[in-house]
Amino acid sequence: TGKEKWPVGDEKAWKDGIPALTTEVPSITNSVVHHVHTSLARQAYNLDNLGAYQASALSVRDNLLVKWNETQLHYSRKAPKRAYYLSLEFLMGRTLDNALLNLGLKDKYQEGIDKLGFNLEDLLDQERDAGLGNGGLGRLAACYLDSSSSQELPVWGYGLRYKYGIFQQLIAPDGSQLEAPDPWLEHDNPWELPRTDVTYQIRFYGHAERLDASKAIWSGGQEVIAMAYDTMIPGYDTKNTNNLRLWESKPQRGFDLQSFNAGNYERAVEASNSAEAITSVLYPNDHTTFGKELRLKQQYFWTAASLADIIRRFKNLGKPLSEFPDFVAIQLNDTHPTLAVPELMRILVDEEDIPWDQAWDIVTNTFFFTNHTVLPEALEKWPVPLMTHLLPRHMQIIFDINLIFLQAVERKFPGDRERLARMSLIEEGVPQQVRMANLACIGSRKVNGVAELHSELVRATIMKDFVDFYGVSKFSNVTNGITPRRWLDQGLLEHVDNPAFQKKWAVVKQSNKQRLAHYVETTLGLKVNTNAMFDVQIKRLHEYKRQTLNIMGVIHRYLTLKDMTPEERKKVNPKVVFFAGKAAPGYYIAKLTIRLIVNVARIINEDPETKDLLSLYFLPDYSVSLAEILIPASDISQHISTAGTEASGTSNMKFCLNGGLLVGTVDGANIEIAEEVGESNVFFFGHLTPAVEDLRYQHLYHPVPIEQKCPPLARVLNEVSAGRFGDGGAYEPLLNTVRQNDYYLLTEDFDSYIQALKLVDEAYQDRTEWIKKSIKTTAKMGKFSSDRAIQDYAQEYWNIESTKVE
Ligand code: B1N
Repeated sequence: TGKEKWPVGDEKAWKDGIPALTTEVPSITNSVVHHVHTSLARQAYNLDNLGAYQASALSVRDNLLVKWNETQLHYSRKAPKRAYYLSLEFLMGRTLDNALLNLGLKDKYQEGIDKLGFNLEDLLDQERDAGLGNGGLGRLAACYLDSSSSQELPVWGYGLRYKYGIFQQLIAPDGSQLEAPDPWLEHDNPWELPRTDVTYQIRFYGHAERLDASKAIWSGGQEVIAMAYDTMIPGYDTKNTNNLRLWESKPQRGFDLQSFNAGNYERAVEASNSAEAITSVLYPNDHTTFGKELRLKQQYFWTAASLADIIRRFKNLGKPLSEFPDFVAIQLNDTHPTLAVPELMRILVDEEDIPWDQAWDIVTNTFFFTNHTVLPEALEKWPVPLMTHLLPRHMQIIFDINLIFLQAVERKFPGDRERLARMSLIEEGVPQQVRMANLACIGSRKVNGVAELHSELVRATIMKDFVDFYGVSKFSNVTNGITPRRWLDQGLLEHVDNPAFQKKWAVVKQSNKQRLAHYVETTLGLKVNTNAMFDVQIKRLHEYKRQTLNIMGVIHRYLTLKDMTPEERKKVNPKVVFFAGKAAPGYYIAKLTIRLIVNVARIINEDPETKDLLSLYFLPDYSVSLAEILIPASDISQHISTAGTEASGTSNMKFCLNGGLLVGTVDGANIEIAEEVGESNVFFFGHLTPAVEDLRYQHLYHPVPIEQKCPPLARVLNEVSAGRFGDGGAYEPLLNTVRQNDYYLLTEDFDSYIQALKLVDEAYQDRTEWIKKSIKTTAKMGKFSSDRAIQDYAQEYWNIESTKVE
């Protein structure tokens, strides 16, 4: 209400002291200089770009903090229902540019910084990416935070403050990927606020002693401190500034005094190291990280700290825990935070003395679960012995949940033992394993996939038994979205047929291509033909994403060019192909694909007969910031996963929003993009999802040699084998994945892929038509704004309302 008694001291003195927003050039330069002198203890005489960036960032941070403080006070007073987004990954990228954009202060800061003798673009380039994620799943979380603030929704993110983000990718002389650590916090991070007063003790190991049928006491083991770091999340054109709270692990105060006093200094240091190890590094695998004790520790550490914090905030409202789901919704981003389900049960039953059934009611009305993949190898499972050792009480709770759940299944489907075995939280085997997706499903109010096709597949495959049990209404879809603030780099339209507008459109695209060419020249020292069509595939290296299909297509194009007469070549439109993406450090085939791409590039970029018509670049160390250069520069981008394997994809949305057209399979969000922009503006190819299973079956039981099935692809493979791109023999394991059972169906889709690329070439010949397609595509992308996606979650799942800060 704002009318309650002032809490401490003289109200006027407090209010007068609140810093004013720096929105005009003089106050901006004042605040930057102030930070140079005070926060940095430097002066105009010894300030480099990094220092100027830091002072500017601190100045912008002051603005964000005024709004952040107001927002948090407003939420506390209004006490609306809040939503929490639990994600092990937040791939935030850089903050300064985005903060200036959302604050509406970019021009003013540009002017102020200019006045101080620096260049804003150079300063923006000093910032290191916050790379606390692997790819789409982590970037999605970042886009959703942007939209939550922009829509004035009371949403906080919870994650881990990894000391090292996603590894830095280097390319060795032989073309292979090397990994180097990413010490992104090396220079102070101006965007985070350490909260030394927000800490929780998190227990591991120890023993659980049952007190009665449902309650137990968990004690002993190792205790570790979770300390909060807050990051301000500005909204676009609003005061609302939400919070992203990341946890750091620290040793217990005074680290293990007992060992220390016993003269065992080394053991005390070890304990401290093992506590710090928990949040030291982001696991660099997408789709497969389980079995590793440290990863499970990360998951529990984070969910336990976040829940403790959420419950503490709820308790400040003075309401009974039975009302918890009326004030709290928690979104589980994939199965990674699933331990929150047994952890909330533990708190309610063991610590709050709430009867089991009532506690389960609270839990299942609080959580919501998003699935991001149906790939079988990605379904998280944890060995029961490991779980029992690390989290003995949680293992008991999981067994208890399972018993009660399976009894209910048995009542609904009497005598169906196979169904019970499939639905059990425990997979039998040596060792037994806990199925996290099953636990997340039964612990949640609703389950969703991330694009229409994907959600359909979730219902039809991994969740089929659960659909039979709960009914289909628990399982729905929220198609992913992206924030137009960060990902739209151009003005808008309505003028598709207006030649002057078309011209401007083409000019913007061209200057984006030049910016990318400049980047390639300064980082790789290579000149790029900006008159060529730019064709881009940028994403994690993964067999299902089929970068292999793309590179085989490039080689095919090269061989075709070589077969041509000089006269024939004159009719060919030049093309430049860009790849970027990281491979998980242990993913041998994915790394071999990178090596092949790099070495093919070396050969064809040097071939005097063809290099003006076809060139190829692998850009190392793909990141959010590099994506911001690549995406606006593309004419065409590739999203070519085997049908049914890419849950959604989100870069496809970013390209189209920037007027790049798409060549792709009928998969993930490609389908919905085509529905919006019109099928004539998307280049589809390849088999459809329902065919995939049969084709794989045929490959296994009725294999046809590749020479017969797909001669052009066979020729490409043979050229690689023969050492045309160097390293003869080195690529055999990769080539054999295609020659042998071809699980991802390259031999089935290659012909139609080449056909689709031919249609792309033809369409690009008519530049005016192409530009029209480009404008229409951008214009029709509204559905894929993360503002829409977040509204879906807010209304259909969380039941929260916008809470505007006036
Ligand atoms: O999530 C994105 C989707 O757009 C992509 O299609 C999907 O592949 C991606 C375990 C994952 N699914 N699963 C993961 C990441 C890290 C990890 O440890 C799995 N990432 C996706 C957003 O919905």
